[in-house]
Amino acid sequence: MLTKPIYIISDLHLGDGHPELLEAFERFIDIKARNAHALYILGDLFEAWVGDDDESLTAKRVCERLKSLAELGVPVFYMHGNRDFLVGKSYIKQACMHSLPDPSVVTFDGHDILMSHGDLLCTHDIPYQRYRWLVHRSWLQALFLALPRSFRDKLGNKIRMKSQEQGSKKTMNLMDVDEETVTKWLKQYQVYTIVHGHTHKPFKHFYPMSHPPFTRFVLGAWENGQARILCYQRGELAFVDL
Ligand SMILES: [Mn+2]
Repeated sequence: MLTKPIYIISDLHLGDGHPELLEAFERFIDIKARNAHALYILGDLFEAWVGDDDESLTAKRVCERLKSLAELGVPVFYMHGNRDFLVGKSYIKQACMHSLPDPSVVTFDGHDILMSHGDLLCTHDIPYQRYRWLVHRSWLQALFLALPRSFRDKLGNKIRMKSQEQGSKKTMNLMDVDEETVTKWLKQYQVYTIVHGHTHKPFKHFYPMSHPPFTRFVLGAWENGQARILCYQRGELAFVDL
């Protein structure tokens, strides 16, 4: 059995506008993650990302901290979220991270766990799924990334404002994962545990009536400088404080 903890985080939404979150992230790396077996970041590490030519303080400091983990022998696995899906190979390499496709099954001590950012599970939201499909086309990404940085920044801001505006109009049901899709995935991947973020509703959901019963862990967003951490240790997954 693994002796060191494994940490799973998502939805930090780091950016220069929120230095308190960056500080919380650095504390988390220095206090907890440096003694870990591994770290999994399940998307939305950054509030926004429009290309690896990002010269923000946040991009630099996050890269340094993640690199320091790699130097200590702690592997970092990174999955894209809906905010930072444009984080590219170059930044991932610079930060010494390993890319993790969405979804992925990982195995801790023989326990299979399905990991996902979570937006793919929001299948009720058809306009969003269409948008997601489109912005994941490699030709469109290449076209976008070829634009001047200043233009990409402006366009990125516009898209974010628009999505926030639409988000405020969406019902709670539309903003959450579709339970049927969750069940379908669990069957497809033959797992009994799923971990995802994205919805910002941290909770351990247990479905005892399901055949077979399963558990769904929802990671929380890092808000007001507060870290939200899921930890695997001694065969158990549990939320822990910084
Ligand atoms: Mn998200």
